[in-house]
Amino acid sequence: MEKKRKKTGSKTRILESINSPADLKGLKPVELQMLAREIRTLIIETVSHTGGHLAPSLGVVELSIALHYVYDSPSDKIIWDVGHQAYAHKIITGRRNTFHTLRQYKGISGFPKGEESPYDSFNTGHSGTSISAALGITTARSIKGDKKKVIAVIGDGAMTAGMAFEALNQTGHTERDLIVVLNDNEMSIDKNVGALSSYFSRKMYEPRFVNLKKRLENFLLSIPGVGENILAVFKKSEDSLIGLLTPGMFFEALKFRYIGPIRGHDLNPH
Ligand SMILES: Cc1ncc(C[n+]2csc(CCOP(=O)(O)OP(=O)(O)O)c2C)c(N)n1
Repeated sequence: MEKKRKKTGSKTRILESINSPADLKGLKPVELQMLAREIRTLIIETVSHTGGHLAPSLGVVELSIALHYVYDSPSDKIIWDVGHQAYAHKIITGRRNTFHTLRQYKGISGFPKGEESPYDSFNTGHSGTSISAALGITTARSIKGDKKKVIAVIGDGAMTAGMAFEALNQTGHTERDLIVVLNDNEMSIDKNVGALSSYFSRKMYEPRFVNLKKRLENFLLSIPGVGENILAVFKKSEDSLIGLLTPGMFFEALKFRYIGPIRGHDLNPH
């Protein structure tokens, strides 16, 4: 498997230099995009031989790169809910060369596993546990005066778990420093059910919201002198404009500061 990859030469150029998250930090945005493609290829090639969870990891390649680029794991803790989406995380955190042993006897696990790597902060498999675990870790850290960050990444499917809501509720109550990334890809094992699933960010890409956005743009353009400048600021990130229309009231009510929705595959610096 490894030999086969190397034959492709330039295809793995950037990935071959990534032995830990520190190696990401010097990369330019365009190189990060190339890296995302290379990681995706390695995941597809590997899983086509070993079996495993393909889509969940392909869905968070850019997110995994972004989290490891911005934060300093393993001192900052990244907790993957379910854990079936941690392949890119494993590749970035020193397991590129052993990735071909994924889910094989004596090979690397298909889920985060503390015994395997210090970058795997919490052993998972069960869904809905990440926010609760992250809250426990951040609480312990705060008691010790440790200011390092704790980040939980949870999917829209796992977010239907009662335990996730209990943890959100308790986090808001204690006002602990905790980052929760909601990875809303509109899919669990099957289509999600539940009242909340129709509330999440996907609604904001529906035609009526897109129309509203267009009307807001036109309105801003009609303001003489300043309108164009204001629009230019919003346009810098289309997400910030969408964010204007989607204040994430549900999460704000739980005392989280909500930022989003953000298009998760877009590494473009705008
Ligand atoms: C307690 C428990 N119940 C059910 C499952 C089965 N299960 C595996 S993945 C998953 C949900 C995945 O959906 P989502 O959280 O949206 O993550 P994605 O696959 O989209 O990344 C579930 C319910 C589980 N792992 N644990």
